[in-house]
Amino acid sequence: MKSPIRVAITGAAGQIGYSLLFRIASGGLFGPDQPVALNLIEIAPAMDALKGVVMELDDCAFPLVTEIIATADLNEGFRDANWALLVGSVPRKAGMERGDLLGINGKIFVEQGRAIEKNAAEDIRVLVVGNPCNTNCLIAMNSAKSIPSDRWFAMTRLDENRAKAQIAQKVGVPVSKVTNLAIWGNHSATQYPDIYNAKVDGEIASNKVNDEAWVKDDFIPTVQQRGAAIIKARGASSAASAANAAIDTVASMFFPTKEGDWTSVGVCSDGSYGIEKGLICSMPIRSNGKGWEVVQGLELNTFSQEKINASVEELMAEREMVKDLL
Ligand code: NAX
Repeated sequence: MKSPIRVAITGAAGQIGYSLLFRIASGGLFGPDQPVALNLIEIAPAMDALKGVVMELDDCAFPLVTEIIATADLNEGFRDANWALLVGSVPRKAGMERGDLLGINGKIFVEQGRAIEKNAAEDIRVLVVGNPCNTNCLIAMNSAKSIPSDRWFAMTRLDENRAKAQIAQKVGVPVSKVTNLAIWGNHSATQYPDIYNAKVDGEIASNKVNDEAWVKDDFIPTVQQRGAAIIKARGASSAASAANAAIDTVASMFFPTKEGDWTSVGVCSDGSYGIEKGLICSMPIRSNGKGWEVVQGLELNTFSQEKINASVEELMAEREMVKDLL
């Protein structure tokens, strides 16, 4: 029997948590022969709700689950974790400016970064889902400087999956035919889904679509605004699709990327494509199952470059707003 992978999840009693935990526990992330231990972290007022979630996990009798810890204590929660999924964060409320939100959540991610550094396993990897995820990730990473910067990820896979679905529907192919879709920049309305390097059945997606007006007036805004459209339709933000994207992201790092393909995730920039070093920015990544690299040599047309620059500038502005926390 393999030794368990310990996964710490914050915001475990929230709506993404409710879709995420059962898939991890059932083997939907690391595979059907990989045991998992779950460290579920919540704030004190949500501990009763978390107790209920733990009861349900118990009642699934998942054979792969070796242990479940439910706690509001960050030291206990991140102890020996191999993966930390930072899902919980304070949502934006009416009248709150982006800067206010960054400040409130920033302090949470300082504490979480410190607790991860102090308690987690040596091979810890961290995926930040809670928004604003790029900057929250930047703050946590800078609060845990002894953990290498290539272990920190911010989730833009939901944006990638959304973009693939839009292209597949436009062309009329199954979504599995759409590959090489990179999301660049911030997980925000400035993010840029690059259709000019994406592929449909091996052919450049923008050629296959052959409808520039659709790309600029429909595709890009639809992907950028999808989160808001779901809130409007459902009365609640994306949850199952966000949990699915978190699973996809971790699996994309845990298993090697398919030959010739790439995936999107916010990583600490090494200066590739002129993106300022040290920013947590989404870009195309390939994994070999142990480490990852930025896909090099992609041609970016002027339109793409301008859009990417705008999103990177937003990331730099966010960093400026939280500079006291770095
Ligand atoms: P919920 O409000 O349903 O759940 C969040 C949970 O986090 C709550 O149970 C809350 O008690 C807990 N929490 C808050 N602060 C905490 C802390 N300091 N430590 C531990 N737990 C804490 O939100 P949910 O729909 O699950 O969304 C969670 C986060 O994901 C939000 O920040 C949301 O904006 C973000 N999203 C990110 C996405 C992405 O693509 N990166 C997409 C989906 C989602 O919008």
